[in-house]
Amino acid sequence: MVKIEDYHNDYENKWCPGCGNFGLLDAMKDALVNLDIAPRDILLISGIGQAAKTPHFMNCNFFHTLHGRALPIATGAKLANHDLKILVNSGDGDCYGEGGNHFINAIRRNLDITLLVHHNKVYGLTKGQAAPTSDMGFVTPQQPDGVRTDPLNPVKLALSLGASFVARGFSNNRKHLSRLIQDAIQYRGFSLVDILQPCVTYNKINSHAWFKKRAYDLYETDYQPDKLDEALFLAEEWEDKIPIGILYRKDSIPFHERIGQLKEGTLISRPYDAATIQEILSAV
Ligand SMILES: Cc1ncc(C[n+]2csc(CCOP(=O)(O)OP(=O)(O)O)c2C)c(N)n1
Repeated sequence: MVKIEDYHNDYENKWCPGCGNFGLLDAMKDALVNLDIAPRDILLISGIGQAAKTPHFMNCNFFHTLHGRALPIATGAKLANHDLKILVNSGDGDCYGEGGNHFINAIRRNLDITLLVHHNKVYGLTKGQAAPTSDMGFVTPQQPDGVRTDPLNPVKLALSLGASFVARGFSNNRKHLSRLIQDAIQYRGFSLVDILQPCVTYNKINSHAWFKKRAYDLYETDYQPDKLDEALFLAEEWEDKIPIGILYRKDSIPFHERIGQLKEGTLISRPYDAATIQEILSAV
């Protein structure tokens, strides 16, 4: 049996006390232990940002890549070894801003990976600039008169792009978030868990108390996440109440199962034939 200590390491952590990343890290470890997934069987991938540092604090395989580029790396890793469980940790700036194009196309491909987006509505690492999710009027050192653009609604975007598993969590409801992450990991296809979290230093509006007052648990209602129109309706709820749980789930065929050659096994299990590769490369 996998234990929580198996994921522990002593890497120095400099997140601010009270940062939502702590709850998310705990929930992620809890989910992996509950599913009995050993550190050697998973790969964590992240881009750049405070959120993207999450894999540093896990004793397992990880790949810390460029800003906004976690999903392309996850794509390559999944195609090379589709037996590997892959989780991506990305900030809302990293994923929906710099990595927005990759977000769109990862949904189209329906890779069997789990994308955990740390949604704090601000750029934390670079000291508080607006993120694509920042609300109109949000004041930052760079936008002293307030943001002048509408916020991106990531769950609505994902749903409208045809995403097959779309969920929303809250970093400070760890038990609920762990359950959500478990459901996402077990889903066969692309799973998005957009996770609301406070940034205690650069977002004084969307605090722990602000989210807690509004978040309500879909697991505790009779909501069935199988109708797109109802999911789109829930995706719009924000000002007074915010649903957390699985908004939408449908059966789908993951990308690696759409590729005939991969049915014979993973690419990394094939013999490496340098001479044939050289021949192909010389011909182009
Ligand atoms: C190509 C590129 N552009 C900009 C940056 C600077 N940069 C680093 S992290 C970051 C924003 C991170 O915000 P987010 O993804 O929301 O994560 P958080 O720090 O809030 O967890 C930016 C703009 C960079 N490293 N590389």
